[in-house]
Amino acid sequence: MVDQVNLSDFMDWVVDRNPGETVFHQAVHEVAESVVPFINANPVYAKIKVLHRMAEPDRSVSFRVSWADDNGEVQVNRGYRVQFNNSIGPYKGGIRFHPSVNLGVLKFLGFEQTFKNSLTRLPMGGGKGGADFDPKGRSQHEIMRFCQSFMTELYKYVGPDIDVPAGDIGVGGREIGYMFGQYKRITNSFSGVLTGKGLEYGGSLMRTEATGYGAVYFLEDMLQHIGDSVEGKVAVISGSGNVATHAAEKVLQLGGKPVTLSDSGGFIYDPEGISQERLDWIKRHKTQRGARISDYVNEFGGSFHANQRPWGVPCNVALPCATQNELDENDAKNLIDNKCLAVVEGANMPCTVEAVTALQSAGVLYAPGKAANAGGVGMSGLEMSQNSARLHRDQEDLGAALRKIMRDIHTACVEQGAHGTGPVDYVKGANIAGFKKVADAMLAFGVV
Ligand code: NDP
Ligand code: 2IT
Repeated sequence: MVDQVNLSDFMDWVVDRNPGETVFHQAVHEVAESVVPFINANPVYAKIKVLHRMAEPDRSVSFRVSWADDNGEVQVNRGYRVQFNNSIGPYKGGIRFHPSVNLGVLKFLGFEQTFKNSLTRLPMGGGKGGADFDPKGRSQHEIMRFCQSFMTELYKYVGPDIDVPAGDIGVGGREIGYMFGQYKRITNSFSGVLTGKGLEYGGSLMRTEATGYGAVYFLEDMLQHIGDSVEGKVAVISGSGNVATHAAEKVLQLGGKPVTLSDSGGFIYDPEGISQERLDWIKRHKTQRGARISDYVNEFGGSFHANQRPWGVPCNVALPCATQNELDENDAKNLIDNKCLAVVEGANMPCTVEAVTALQSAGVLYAPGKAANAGGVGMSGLEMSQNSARLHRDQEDLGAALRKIMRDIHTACVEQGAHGTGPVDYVKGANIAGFKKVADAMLAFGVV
């Protein structure tokens, strides 16, 4: 019987059975590289093919989403839900509306989510969903009709003890409201089937802020570990959505200076620092799906750099908070040349493989998204428990809970990723810590 895993054979197997799904291959490879030595040191895992089983989603569904636009024209999109692994709790993970969404992207995100959710220590499995719908330039009514049509099919597969979606790119409080309304209407039930809900109907305080705040708490812990702090640090941040704006807000609160934000059109650089007042303006502005970050410059000054990314701007810390593979090897070299201390992923897999290698080899502290952006799903877990218990926790209590979740994840990463006197290997730390709990649960279930 096989009691060892060979990394390259395993990856050949993954690539062969998932042709063309490059971001999925990338995500699996990153985890496998860390956990294969651990598995080979603990052959009980190889014997039950735990890694092979983890790399195959429990199920993936895809479905047609038909809807009529404001001109009466019928539109056809494709919706998905990938239910990756429910060994430690109901499937849990966001819904993404973006034209780039396809099965491979959602498999990468669902796979990552399994380990991330495990790191929070809350009982949540991994899943992800979405559609190739582009909300940019769509009216409120069009977005509502799309969300309703999407949920009219999705409701068959989700439920508060089965699979609990939330937001992601292109899906925020408004879209969650439309989807929740439709689920409630179809099923005639009021339950915690989605998280990121409005506060009036079962949402949790702190959920909106949790991902961005959590990422900066993780940065704070990384810097504290080397005897430093966020105070006075210049931060370059990409994205200008939920994660980016709340990361910038927490950097400000901790005495740092966020100087950039971006969107798919380019980035703005404000050398004076993006103040709370300016951030509030961006938050309001960007709730209109399709609004441009470039408008910031007309309002407040600074400069706009069309079709560019912010990683060449001098900084002490960098927080990629937009999308996957948005920071490549050249960008990493620019950050290294500028003596950047730490790169913390607010987004999911924003750094390419080559970028991560360059950063780690140069001794830059690097936190992978599955650890650093776990605050969002952590708070979602607390929203689920508030819904199940039919109670409401206050802001102070939840703020402290978020801080603790992030500190505990940092500690777990250090426990598994520290080596000698060199920088902590947060990739190895997060992957092994996340893997172990899921693997042990699968071990307990036997071959299922
Ligand atoms: P939002 O939709 O609120 O914002 C997304 C931002 O990223 C926008 O500024 C958008 O620009 C930009 N963006 C999206 N796609 C691209 C692209 N292909 N190229 C350049 N810029 C792009 O999403 P979130 O802030 O919620 O999500 C951002 C990242 O954080 C994602 O990777 C998501 O998976 C991850 N994440 C989110 C969590 C959450 O709780 N929301 C939790 C954990 C991770 P534009 O407006 O031009 O499209
Ligand atoms: O990537 C993520 O962790 C999210 N989009 C949030 C998932 C959630 O269920 O809150």
